[in-house]
Order: sequence, then C-alpha cells, then structure tokens
Amino acid sequence: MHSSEIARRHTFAQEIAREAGAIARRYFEAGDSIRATEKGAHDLVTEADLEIDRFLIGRLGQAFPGDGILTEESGGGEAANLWVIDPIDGTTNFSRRIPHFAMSIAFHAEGRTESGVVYNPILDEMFVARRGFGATCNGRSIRVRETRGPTDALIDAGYSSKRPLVDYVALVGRLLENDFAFVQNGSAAIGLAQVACGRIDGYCELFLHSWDVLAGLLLVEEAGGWASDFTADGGLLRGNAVLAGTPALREPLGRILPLGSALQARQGLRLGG
Ligand code: LIP
Repeated sequence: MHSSEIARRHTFAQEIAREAGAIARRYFEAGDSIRATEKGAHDLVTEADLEIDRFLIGRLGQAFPGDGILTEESGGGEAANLWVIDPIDGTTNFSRRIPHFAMSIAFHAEGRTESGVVYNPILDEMFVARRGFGATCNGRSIRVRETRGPTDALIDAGYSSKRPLVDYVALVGRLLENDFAFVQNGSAAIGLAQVACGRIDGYCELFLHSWDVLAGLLLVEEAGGWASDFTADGGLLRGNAVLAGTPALREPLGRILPLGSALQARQGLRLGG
C-alpha cells in the first residue's frame, strides 16, 4: 500500500479514537452503574463496548469501504488491509470506573502492522505509532526505559482466564524467582503503551487476541523495544501468548516465557508443576 494511503488511515484512526473516547467518557462520568454482561470468567462486555464497536465499524466502513475489519465484539476475518480493533481494552477496569482502559486501533496491511493507536480517554493520553516513524504520546516522542536488569525491572503480567491458572501462577513465580517485580493492571493495550513510554519495563501474558495487542506491540517496537511475533502460527485470528520489553530484558524475559512454551500454552500444554 502506498505510504500516503497508510498516512491517511493513520490520521483517521486518531480522529475516531478520540471520538470513541468521548462515548466512553459519557458512560464513565454518568452517575449510574455501568451495566456489564459476563462472556466468561472475568471476561465482561458493557453497553459502551458495543456502542463504540458499532461506532468505529460505521466510521471505518464509510471512510475505507474496501478494508476488512476485525473487532473483539463483532469478530471478522483476514483481509489484505485489515483494521484490528478493541473498542474498550480493560473492560473490567472500565466497568469499575478505574481509569486504566483504552480504545485500541491497529491497521494491518499485507501481513504487518503499519499503524497503532492506543487512547486512554480519561487521562487523555493518545499513544500513536506508525511503522518506521517512531512512537509518540500526545505528540511527544516516547522511548522505552534503559533497564539495567531484572532487579531494576517492573513487568505487567496480565492474567487470562483462557489459560490454566497453574500456568499463570508458574509464570509470576518465575518472574519473582528471577528478581523481577510485577503488577497486573488489566489492560494489555495500556500495559504495552506504558512499556513504550518507559513507565514499566515489560509486558507478558499467556494468551491474548490480536485486538488486545497489535497497536501496543507496534508502539513498543517503534519506541526502541522488542516484541514477540504475535501473528506467528495464525496468531492474528487464533490469538497467542505475548512478550515484550526493553532491550536489556530480551534474554532474561525470554528465559521465563520461552516463546516455544507460548505455542505450548496455546495448545493447552502446562507450564507449571
Ligand atoms: C483484557 C486484556 C487484559 C487481560 C484481560 C482482558 P478486554 O482485554 O487487555 O490484558 O488480562 O483478561 O482480556 O477483555 O478488557 O478487552
């Protein structure tokens, strides 16, 4: 795709992320409780997720009728030019009015992510990356942190109920055994954006979908970090484990979650015990 066509989509993604953010803020700031439905254990959807999903699909369908769209709430399939969207990443936080959630919008063309936008509408933080053009937050260039090593590193280790609990316990046990500190903040998109801007040093989770991570992974790469090849082995549609961090942590984090076991994890083979 010609660079000017990618640039047009990159700018548009930021516009609609901000508009979608206004919808989320309306629910977040309204007095009454945010109604949520359980899709599974610790896996919620709210009326705001569905309204924003419809809104983004509508805007993109009008502006780029030939592009494919894959979203958490409406699904979708593969396409040469594909929008990969999570209307609200961190829905549990959102439903509890914890300002740690975001719209995540990625544009994936000919097998790689070209543009990524992660927008936290409550903190009004617009994280943006375009392949080959670096990463920014609210227009200011961002870089990953210069981590010295595990004893200096803070990792966001996301928990997914889609994998055996014993594997998550083993994962955080290995982080602690290897001198890492960890948090679990409930949004992969924001977790990866925080790696990109140097607030934390790494992100790992045993299973996620592409709509949770594609935009965030490009942010990390364009901010000087590294990220696992999430779309390997059909990860774009089937999901995958995710690992990302600062350069100094590539080897120690890779030992804790060997990407091989990522494949094992997706096939339900056990990490722990
Ligand atoms: C969430 C992810 C988070 C994970 C949660 C959930 P959602 O996405 O961002 O990393 O730990 O289980 O999958 O469901 O809020 O879009």
